[in-house]
Amino acid sequence: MERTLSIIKPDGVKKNLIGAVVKRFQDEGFKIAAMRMIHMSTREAEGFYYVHKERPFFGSLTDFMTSGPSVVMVLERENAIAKNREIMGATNPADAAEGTLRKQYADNIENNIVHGSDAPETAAFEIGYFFKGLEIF
Ligand code: IDP
Ligand code: MG
Repeated sequence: MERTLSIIKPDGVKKNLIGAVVKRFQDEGFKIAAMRMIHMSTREAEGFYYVHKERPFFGSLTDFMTSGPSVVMVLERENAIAKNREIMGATNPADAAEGTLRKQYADNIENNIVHGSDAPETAAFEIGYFFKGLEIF
């Protein structure tokens, strides 16, 4: 069993996709181990995406992530990190495979509906960033 952090980003919440995204993960065998709706502050978004702080899109990305509420979740299943990335699809929906969440629902490379951890170390950091142990079931 492995855990990963998933976020339904502000665009996904605005488009009323919470149910569709959660259903897709459950249908794919994920257990929802933790879940909360939050409206990230600039400081929280900058800390979450600190690995991208030198990138030209950092300011725009943190503006987007603070533009409205999002849903943060801990997803659990075998091979959760890779499986979540597979279901999400490529960062840019234009490059995302058929049947992926980003291909189905995302507008562009920035407004791409969902986040998923990309490695065990980032999953550990990202889960701990939003959830304490007692909030994960
Ligand atoms: P990922 O979400 O597929 O792991 P990352 O490269 O880690 O993609 O980028 C984090 C987030 O930053 C993306 O999901 C997207 O919202 C945004 N982003 C990535 N590349 C660009 C870009 O070139 N322009 C604008 N936003 C970007
Ligand atoms: Mg990433």
